[in-house]
Amino acid sequence: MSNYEQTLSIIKPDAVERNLSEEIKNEFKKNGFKIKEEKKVHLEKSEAEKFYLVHQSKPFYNDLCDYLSSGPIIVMVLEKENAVIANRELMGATNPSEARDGTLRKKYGISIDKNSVHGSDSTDNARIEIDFFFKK
Ligand code: IDP
Ligand code: MG
Repeated sequence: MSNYEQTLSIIKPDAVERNLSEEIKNEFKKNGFKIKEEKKVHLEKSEAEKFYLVHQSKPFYNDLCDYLSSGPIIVMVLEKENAVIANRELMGATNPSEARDGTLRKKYGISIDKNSVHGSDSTDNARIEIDFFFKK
């Protein structure tokens, strides 16, 4: 059965800063994703805190929110069959040093915090995250 769906992707500040946005967007296209929406934004810290609210209790929450709001990011709605899981696979493990060869985090990530890309972890969260950035 077909499961064509959407997921939210973010090219994080470390990758935008290194001018990797076009290269990373091409990786998505090469892997069969359609970029349905796209915009460059620079979040306020309060907005980053809202986006990452699920991580509120983690020791790295404050640094994470400082980081996501530290510079421009590219947010995109990606579409593909099983887009959520397909994007997680293309991104690779959270820690670039544990990510498999060929994954975006292996190729571009610098460290566990500067890991270049974000991707929704479930279809429910994809809807919430897409609405966060693109709700009309
Ligand atoms: P994910 O991005 O692979 O879904 P999450 O566990 O949802 O990983 O964590 C969100 C982000 O928080 C990660 O992408 C990473 O940048 C950062 N992060 C996760 N774990 C740690 C940690 O142990 N130390 C510092 N930053 C972390
Ligand atoms: Mg996550």
